[in-house]
This record gives sequence, C-alpha cells and structure tokens, in this order.
Amino acid sequence: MMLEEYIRSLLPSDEASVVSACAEVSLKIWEEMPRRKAVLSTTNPYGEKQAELDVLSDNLFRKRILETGEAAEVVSEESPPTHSKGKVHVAMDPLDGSSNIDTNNPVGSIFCLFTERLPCPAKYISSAFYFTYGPMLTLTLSSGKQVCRFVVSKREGGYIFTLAEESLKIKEEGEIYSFGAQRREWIEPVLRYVEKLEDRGMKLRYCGTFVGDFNQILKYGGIFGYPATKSKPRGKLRVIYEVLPISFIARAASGYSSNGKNDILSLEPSSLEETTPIYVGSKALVKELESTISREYT
Ligand code: AFP
Repeated sequence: MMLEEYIRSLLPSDEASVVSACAEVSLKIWEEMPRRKAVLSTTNPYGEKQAELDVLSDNLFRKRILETGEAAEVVSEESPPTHSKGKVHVAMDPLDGSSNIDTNNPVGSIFCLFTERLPCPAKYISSAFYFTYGPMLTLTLSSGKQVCRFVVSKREGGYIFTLAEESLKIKEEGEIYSFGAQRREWIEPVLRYVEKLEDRGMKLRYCGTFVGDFNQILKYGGIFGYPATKSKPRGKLRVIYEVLPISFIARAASGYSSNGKNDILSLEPSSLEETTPIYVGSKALVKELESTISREYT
C-alpha cells in the first residue's frame, strides 16, 4: 500500500498532512546528501557545530511543514521555535547523526507530533516517526498502537514510499547491545550490566546515529543505551527531539524505555533543551537494567 492512502486511514488529516510533507522533503534530502557534506561555522542552540545538511534539512522540513497550514509550532534541535496557526505541535531532529554523513553510515530525521504546546509531558504525544537514510530510505511510524515501516523505491514517475511492514515488534529478549559514550565514563551499574550481557553472548553493535542503532534493536531485539556518565549524569540525548519519539515508537512495538529509574514516557520535560540517559529496547532487558540501577545508584 502507498504511504498517502495508509496514513490517511491511520491518522487525523492534519497529522497525515505533516507526515506526507515530511516524506516529500526526506526524498529531497536523500538526493542532496552526496553534495552537501560541508561543516559550517554556525552553531545550533546547544553550541554544536552545524553541518551543511543539518541546516538544509532544518530549513526544508520547517518550510514544508508550515506550508501545510496544520502546524501550531515547529521546534527543532537546530534552530529557535516557529509558531503558526494550525493545531499540530511538531518537534524534530531534522538530521540525526550528522557526523555519519561523510562516512556514508546511517543518518536520520526524527519527528514527534504533540497535541499541546512544547515542552509538555509525553502523554500529549499523538504520533511519532523517523526516516533512516541508510542503504535504504525508510519511514518508521507509529500512532501509538503499532509500528509500521515504509520503504522507498523507484517507479515510473519517481520515488514512492510503499508499506513494507505493518506491525514491527521488539523481541522480549535479544541479541544486540549498543551503548554510547566511553566505558570508563559509565556509571558502575551500567558497566557491570553490560559485562553480564557479554557473558550471555550478546554482541556489541553501535553506529552512532540513534535511529540507526534503534533500527537494529527493532529488528533483532536487545538494548540501546546512551547512559548517565560521570561527567554527564543527565546523559546526552535530547528528550523532546530524540528520546520521546523513539520511546513512543518502542512502546508501540512492545518494547520499553527507561531513564534508568522510570519509564521515559512518564517524563514531564520542563525545557526544550533537556537531556536524559536512555535505555530502550527489549522489555525484559531494560527492566533488568532499571532494577540494577535503582538498587545500586542514587
Ligand atoms: P550528531 O547528530 O551530533 O551526530 O549526534 C547524534 C546523536 O545525538 C545520536 O544520534 C547518537 O545516538 C549519539 O549522538 C551518538 O553520540 P556519540 O558520538 O557520543 O556516540
């Protein structure tokens, strides 16, 4: 089934228009990737250097989302918020994993649609989706009940998104672990837990783009973590732009996501910039780590 037909049956029409607009832009970004590899002298609101593709993606997604007339606001990891007259509150990381562009490893674009002004609690998420620009361009989407995936292919007349999987599930146990930051920086319970996973024969796979790493957990089961570290006890990943959308999708795929103590989806972020440790994936594994951290780390 084609994207347009599927999302119109799944989502309210204003949200479907936003998804459809973003899908259109993702094709453009994919096309531009080979020739947009420069690193700029500008910085984002976090003070991080921007890649040319960060800025291009931010501009193209924002412009097209606003053109739908359905957005109340667009908040982005790369630039200050824009407000408008629609009803859909859009949070986006327009280019996740920009340091992977030049090495041709996966990068992504992440979106979360809310019904309330941001920042707001996760209970106001209505849907979430992400694009992965890897060997394939895919769109993974959830309205909270199940998770579906579309794949782009070329047909006469151009590129189209077609439904590839309708109900992705994260296995209860899994084969992969994928943890960011340096081992010597990890808090003790995380270090010991990962050693336990290695003793069980689980394999390390880490690509450095959240959506790329999450994709393999979605496929093979396991656990992704960007932990609390000694120097960054609040982790690295951004709550609104990265952590909430992926946690929302993980829950709809029967997985679980924790900050080490609580369900991520119970968080009530008070700023757009907030970061958090995150552990997401197979429910049993994340719960096991959560109880280890709760027991041993205050
Ligand atoms: P960039 O977009 O700045 O490359 O950051 C990507 C990211 O936010 C997330 O996608 C990764 O999981 C994480 O950072 C990777 O961080 P490390 O480079 O510390 O592994």
